[in-house]
Amino acid sequence: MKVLITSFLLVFNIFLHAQQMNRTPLPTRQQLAWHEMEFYLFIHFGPNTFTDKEWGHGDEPEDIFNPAQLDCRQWARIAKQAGAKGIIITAKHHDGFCLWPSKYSRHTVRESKWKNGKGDVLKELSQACKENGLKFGVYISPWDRNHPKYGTAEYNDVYVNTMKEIFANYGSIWELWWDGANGEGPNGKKQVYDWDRFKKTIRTISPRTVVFSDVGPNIRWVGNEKGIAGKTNWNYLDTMGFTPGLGAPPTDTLNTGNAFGKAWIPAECDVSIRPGWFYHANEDDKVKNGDQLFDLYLKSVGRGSNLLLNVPPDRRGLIHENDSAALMAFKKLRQESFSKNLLGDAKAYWEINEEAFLKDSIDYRTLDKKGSVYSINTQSFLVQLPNPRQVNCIVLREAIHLGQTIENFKIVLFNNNLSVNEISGTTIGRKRIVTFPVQTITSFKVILKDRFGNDNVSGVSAYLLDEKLVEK
Ligand code: FUL
Repeated sequence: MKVLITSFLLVFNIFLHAQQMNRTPLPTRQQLAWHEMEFYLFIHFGPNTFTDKEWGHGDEPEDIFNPAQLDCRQWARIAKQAGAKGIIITAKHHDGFCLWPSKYSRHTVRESKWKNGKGDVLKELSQACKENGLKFGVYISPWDRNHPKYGTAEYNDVYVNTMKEIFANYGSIWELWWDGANGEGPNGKKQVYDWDRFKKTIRTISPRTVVFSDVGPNIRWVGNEKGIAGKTNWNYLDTMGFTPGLGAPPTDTLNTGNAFGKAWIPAECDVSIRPGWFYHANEDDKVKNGDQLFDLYLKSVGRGSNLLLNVPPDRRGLIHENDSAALMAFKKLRQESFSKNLLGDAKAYWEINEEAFLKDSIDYRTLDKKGSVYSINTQSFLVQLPNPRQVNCIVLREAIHLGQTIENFKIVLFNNNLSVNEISGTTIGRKRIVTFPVQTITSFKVILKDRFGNDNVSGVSAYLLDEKLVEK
């Protein structure tokens, strides 16, 4: 009997422990794969490319769309060379023009002169992505300034059919982008979107697609169009009572997430390589350069988010030379910066013994709200280099398949046992790129405050970046 009770207690204890470890929403397999995408392109293309507008009115004549040299293979090649892992295209923007010959609209490529009405941008791009091993995603604007049914209940049927049509005809769709914008349609009315029905439709026709909107269900907007994630960036969000668009949570909440949010909905950073989303010739000399793109990379991917970089093709239907040059410079900077991990031959030690903590000069109390010297929630490890090295960047990764539980971290740099700098931060998430003024070090210590006392760091590396690239 005693044995029975003891084993019951033991099992119960393990069960309790497992419960404790898992008291947090977890990412799905598709979301985990999404986190590994890091960087991909956004393509804004349509009548606005030809009218120099950002928001078309929906009454533009279809013939205006005539990209005589359209070459989606050029887009995909450039994306691939830039190290982007996918492309998301505006299949339909707010003007309602469909880049494929949709059955549910009279405002499409079919009604245009382009390829005598036989062209299909989605077909060309989805094939080009496949050939280049890139994921393919679509932006389908619910706001439609052309569709005669917009502003009536029937438009929700139109929107559902439109999604079904795209998902049935262009291979597997990795990400679907829902823009929350909701303005007036051609008859002056606004639409009441049936988001629940839209969600159910996608879950039924393509359960593996990750769906983006201000509030997910799978990926959230980061709260700005500058491509910048919060320095604190939780992959959790509370969505109860919120909808995409005007009903979304405040932008600062979207930027940082909710520390104790009930769903795993990570942020995606969307930003354009030019001032506008669509191509405008007068912005040819305003393309962000490699250094600026690298800075955005640090502020998006380096804060545990993904970077969705818009590169709008021009009126020829090609990515402009200036944009592709900037993308190549960006690629080169990433390659040069992160190809040589300076910890390849270093040794790391987890410190689990209180003695070891007390012997050194680090004040753990700053990490421990309860005020005790050593908290169960604090974990630390020491990285020892074989010889002194110059470093100005340390990259930490959290094992997010187990959740996101690290609340803050401190890195203490040592040169021959002398502390030479301390850098503090909050969340880590999938990746945290920490930069600081260049320093010669022989070791460094990482001190973590984890919500559950876990030690779920899954990676640490260090680099020496070109000083001009270090985050300002
Ligand atoms: C916004 C749209 O109104 C812009 O035109 C652009 O498509 C951007 C990515 O999303 O809501």
